[in-house]
Amino acid sequence: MEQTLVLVKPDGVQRGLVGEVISRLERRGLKLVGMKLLQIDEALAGRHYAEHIDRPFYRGLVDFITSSPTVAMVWEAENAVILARQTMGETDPSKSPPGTIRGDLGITIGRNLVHGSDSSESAKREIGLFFQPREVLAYERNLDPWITES
Ligand code: D4T
Repeated sequence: MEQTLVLVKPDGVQRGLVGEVISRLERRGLKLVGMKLLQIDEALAGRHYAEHIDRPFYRGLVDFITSSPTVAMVWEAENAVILARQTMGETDPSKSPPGTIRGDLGITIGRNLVHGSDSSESAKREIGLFFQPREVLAYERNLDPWITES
């Protein structure tokens, strides 16, 4: 089963939108298998956003993500990566359709509330940055046959 890393970034935590983000992913049917509230430090931010190090927005992004607590979660489903990104909407909230987290709750790209892994490979790498293997739990949900056929 595919897993994806979802972050509720400092803007989402400060604005009291953690429950809203969790609720949307839960209602969609994804299964929560890991969760923690943490203060991201410079080193973790650098590893998480390594691909953007040469981009002009990098410094602002790292300052922002380290500015206040973040909620990190692991969600599981078949196609969890794409499902979570659909539920979040486009990176830029101003281009994100209504009905998505960013389209309903955000205005600007530098305060886009959430992060979701962009591929299964990135998800494995990112989950490894935020979670020990024992912190990601395997468990059965009795409602799964009401969400998927298999
Ligand atoms: P994240 O990683 O936060 O889920 O965003 P995306 O996967 O949707 O988008 P991304 O990696 O391209 O961007 C990472 C992060 O940088 C911020 N950003 C991005 C920004 O502040 N200015 C910009 O011009 C871009 C492209 C927003 C998300």
